[in-house]
Amino acid sequence: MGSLDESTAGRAASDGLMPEEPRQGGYGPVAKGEPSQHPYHHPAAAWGAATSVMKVLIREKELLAGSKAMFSMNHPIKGFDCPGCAWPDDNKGLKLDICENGIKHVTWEMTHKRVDREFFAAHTVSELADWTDFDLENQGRLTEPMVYDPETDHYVPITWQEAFALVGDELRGLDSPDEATYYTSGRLSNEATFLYQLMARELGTNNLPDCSNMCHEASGRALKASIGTGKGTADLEDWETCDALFILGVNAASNAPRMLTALSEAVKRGAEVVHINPLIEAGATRTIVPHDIVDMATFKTRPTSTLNLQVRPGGDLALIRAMAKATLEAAEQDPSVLDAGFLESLTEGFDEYRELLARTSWAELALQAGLSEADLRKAADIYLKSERSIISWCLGVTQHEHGVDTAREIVNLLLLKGNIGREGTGPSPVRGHSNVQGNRTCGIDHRPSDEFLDRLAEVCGITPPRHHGLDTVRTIQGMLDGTVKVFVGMGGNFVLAAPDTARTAEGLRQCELTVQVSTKLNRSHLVHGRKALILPCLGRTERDQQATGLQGVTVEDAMSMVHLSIGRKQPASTHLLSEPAIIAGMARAALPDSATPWEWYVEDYDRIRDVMAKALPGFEGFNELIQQPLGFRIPQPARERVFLTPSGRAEFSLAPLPDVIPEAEDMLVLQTMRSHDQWNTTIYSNDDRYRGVKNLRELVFLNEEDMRARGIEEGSLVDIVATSKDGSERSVRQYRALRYDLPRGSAAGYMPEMNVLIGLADYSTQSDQPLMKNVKVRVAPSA
Ligand SMILES: Nc1nc2c(c(=O)[nH]1)N[C@H]1C(S)=C(S)[C@@H](COP(=O)(O)OP(=O)(O)OC[C@H]3O[C@@H](n4cnc5c(=O)[nH]c(N)nc54)[C@H](O)[C@@H]3O)O[C@H]1N2
Ligand SMILES: Nc1nc2c(c(=O)[nH]1)N[C@H]1C(S)=C(S)[C@@H](COP(=O)(O)OP(=O)(O)OC[C@H]3O[C@@H](n4cnc5c(=O)[nH]c(N)nc54)[C@H](O)[C@@H]3O)O[C@H]1N2
Ligand SMILES: [Mo]
Repeated sequence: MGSLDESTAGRAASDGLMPEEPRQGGYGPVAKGEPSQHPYHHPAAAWGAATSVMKVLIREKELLAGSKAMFSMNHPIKGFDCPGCAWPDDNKGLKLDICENGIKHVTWEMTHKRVDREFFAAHTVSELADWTDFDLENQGRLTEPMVYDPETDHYVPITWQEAFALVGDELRGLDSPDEATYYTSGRLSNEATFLYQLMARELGTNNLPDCSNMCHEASGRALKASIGTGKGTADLEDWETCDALFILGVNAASNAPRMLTALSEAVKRGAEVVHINPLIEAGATRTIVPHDIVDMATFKTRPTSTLNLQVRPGGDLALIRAMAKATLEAAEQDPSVLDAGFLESLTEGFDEYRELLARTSWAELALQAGLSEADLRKAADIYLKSERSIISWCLGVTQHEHGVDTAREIVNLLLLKGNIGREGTGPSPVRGHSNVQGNRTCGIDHRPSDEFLDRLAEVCGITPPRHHGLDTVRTIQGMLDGTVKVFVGMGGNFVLAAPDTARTAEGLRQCELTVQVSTKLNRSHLVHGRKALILPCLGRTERDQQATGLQGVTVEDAMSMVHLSIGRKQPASTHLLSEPAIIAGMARAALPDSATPWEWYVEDYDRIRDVMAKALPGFEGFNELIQQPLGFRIPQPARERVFLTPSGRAEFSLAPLPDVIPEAEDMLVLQTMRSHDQWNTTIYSNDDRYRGVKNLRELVFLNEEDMRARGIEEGSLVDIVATSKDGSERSVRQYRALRYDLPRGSAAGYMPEMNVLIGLADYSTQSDQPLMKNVKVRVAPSA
C-alpha cells in the first residue's frame, strides 16, 4: 500500500489502561513515522536481523556487553540459558546457536537504564498509567522493593523485611488459603519453581495459574491422554534425521528463529518440510541461516519448505484427519504403509478410529480444512512416502476451542505409521517461554496428580491440599467475584497477557494485595490492589551470589533437556534478590513455624536440587546430572514406547469433526499473534519486518475480498466488534486495515492490544485456554 495518509487517532476501548492521546502504535512506542506496509522480499533472518540487533544494542548502549553476552549465551556449563524461547540448544561443534530475537531479549534485560526510588518519587502511578507500555519497560531495570502509598499515589521504598512481613501478614489474615493465587510466567527456574509451588501448597492451596494456561495447556492435556506424558517425544537429533517435518501454527522466523536452521538443513538433506498456517510466514519459505557467517556474507539463502498449505483457522484437525484418511485408504491397497505390529501391540482404539474415518467424507474434511481435496492429498502423500515424520505445532493449534482434539489427532496420525519412539519421529510441540515446560515438571500445576502430591508430602513433610486450584481464567473470575484477594505474580505481565484486559484490570484492582516480582516496570505494577508491592529480582544473565558462593539454576527446554544456567553479569542493583530468595522470604513470613528450611535452601541451591531429586521422578541424582556438559534428559517413557495411559497403550482419540465455520456469514475469525519486534507483552518497536509493516500496531490484516465486500479501503480505518460466547460485545476502534494473503473469512492482528476483544467466557472447554486464535469479529469502516 506504500505510505498511508495523515494518521488519525486510534484508540482502544480499554479504559485507563492506555494513554489517551491518539496513536497507532498500540502498546508500543509513541509512533514517530508514518505507518506503511511494503511487501517483504528478503529471506528470514539474514542481514535485516543483524541490523535490527545493532539498533537495539545501540539503543541500550550495550554494544560491548551485548556482544559478549552472545558468546556466553547457550554455552554448555559456563553460560546462561537464553531466556528468549524454549527451542533446544545445538551444542555440537563450535556453532554459536543464537538468534536476533534472543539477543534483543537478553539486551533488553541488560540495559544500563534504571528505575530507582527517584524515578518513583518523580511520577505518580496515575501519571505513569498514561505512558505507553514501551515507555514503561524502556525505563530500565527495577532496583529496590517498592510499596504503593495510597496517600500520595506514589510507589515508595520499603525494606525487604518489611515487604515480606506485609505479604506474610496479608496471607495469614485470609479466611482460606484459596483466597490467594500464585501466577508464574514461564521463565522461572526449576529451583525457584519448586520452592514456589511448595510455598503455595504448604500454605494450603493449588492456586497456581501460569502462562501455560494460555499457551500449551492443550498440548499437555492431549499428549497426556494419548501417550501418557504431557510432552513431546522428538528431540533435536530426531529433527536432524526425519525425512518429513510438518509445522502447524508456528511463526518460526520471529518466535523460534533457531528453528530456521533445522528447517533449512532438513530441506538441504532432501527432507520434506510442510508448513500449515493460514499465513505464509517469512520463515516458511527461505532463510539465511542465522549463524552461518559465510551464508550471511554471501547472502546465500536456503529454502525452508517444500509445501505451504493455507489452512482455515481451526481447520487443522480436519487437515490432519484427511491425511490419516488417505493413509488408511492407501493401506487398503498396500497394508505395509501402516505399522501393523505397532498398532496391534502398542495402541488402543485403532479399529474405532478407522471406522470413524471411513464415515467421514472428503468433502466434509476439505470444507472444514478450507483446502481442496487435492491439496490435502499432497500433504498426505508426503506423509505416506516418508519413513520418519515429525509433527510440530505451537499456538496456531493450541489457542483454539478444539486444541486438545487437534493435538490428539496429530498423535493419531503419527501412530498409524509408528511415528513415535523411533529415530527421526514424534510429536514435537514448540513451547514458548524458556522454562515453561520445566515449570510444569517441577510442580506448577493447578490440577496436580495424587502421585505428585503424595511424593511431595513424603519428601517435604507437608500436607498438600488435594482439591484443584485456579487457572488463569478462573483466577480473573475469582478476583472479580471477591473470592481471590491476594495476587502474587512471579514474573510476567498478567494484566496485559490475560484475556479481557478491562475485566482483568478490574479484578486486580479489587484485590487486597498484589505482589509483582519483576525485572522491569510494566502495566501490571500500575493496575494494582489496595496494597501493592513491586519486588525486583535478578535476571537470568546476572550473578546470583549466595552464602555458599555463586549459584546456577536449571531450565528445561522444549525437548525435555535440563541444563544449568549461570549468570555472570554484575546485578543491575545491589538491592536485588534472587527469585528463590524472594520466595523463601515470603514463605517464612507467611509460615513462621514452617519446618521447611527456607533460608538454608537459599544458601546453596544444591540443597534445593537434592530435595527435588527425591520429590520429582526423573530427577534422581539431579546435582550430578547437571554437571554433564549438555545436561540431561528427563525420562520420557513414550519415547521408549512405554505409554503410561490407563490402557498401557497409546490411545487413539475419536473426536467428532468440529465445525469451525462461524455461524454468521459476515463474521471473521480473528487471530491475535506477535509481531516480529515484540516479546509477548514487551514491545520493542512498532515494526513487523517480515510482514512488511512499519510504525503500526493498531492494525488488522484482512483478505482482499473480505475488504471489498465490506467497502474497506487498503490502509483505511476500521472498527472491530467481537462477539463473545456469552453474547457480550467488545470493540476496538480506528484500527488500520491492511491487505494480506490469508484465507477468506479470517483476520489477524496483534496481542496484547487485541486482548481487549477476548471475553472471559471465551475459553476452550477442552483446555480452558482463552481462544486467542479464535475471536469472532465483525469489521466495518470507522464512522
Ligand atoms: N521473538 C519472540 N519469540 C517468542 C515469543 C515472542 O513474543 N517473541 N513468545 C514466546 C511464546 S510465550 C510462545 S508461546 C511462542 C509463540 O510462537 P507462535 O505460536 O509462533 O506465536 P504467534 O505469534 O501467536 O503465532 C501463531 C502462528 O500460528 C498461526 N495460526 C493462527 N491460527 C492458526 C490456525 O488455526 N492453524 C494454523 N495451522 N496456524 C494458525 C499464525 O498465522 C502464526 O503464524 O513464541 C515464543 N517465542
Ligand atoms: N491475545 C493473546 N494473548 C496472549 C497470547 C496470544 O497469543 N494472544 N499468548 C499467551 C502466551 S502464549 C503467553 S506465554 C502469555 C505471556 O504472559 P506473561 O508471561 O505474563 O508475559 P510476558 O510478556 O512474557 O512477561 C513480561 C514481564 O516479565 C518480567 N520479567 C522478565 N524477565 C524476568 C525474570 O527473569 N524474572 C521475573 N520475575 N520477571 C521477569 C518483566 O517485568 C516483563 O515486563 O501471554 C498470553 N497472552
Ligand atoms: Mo507462550
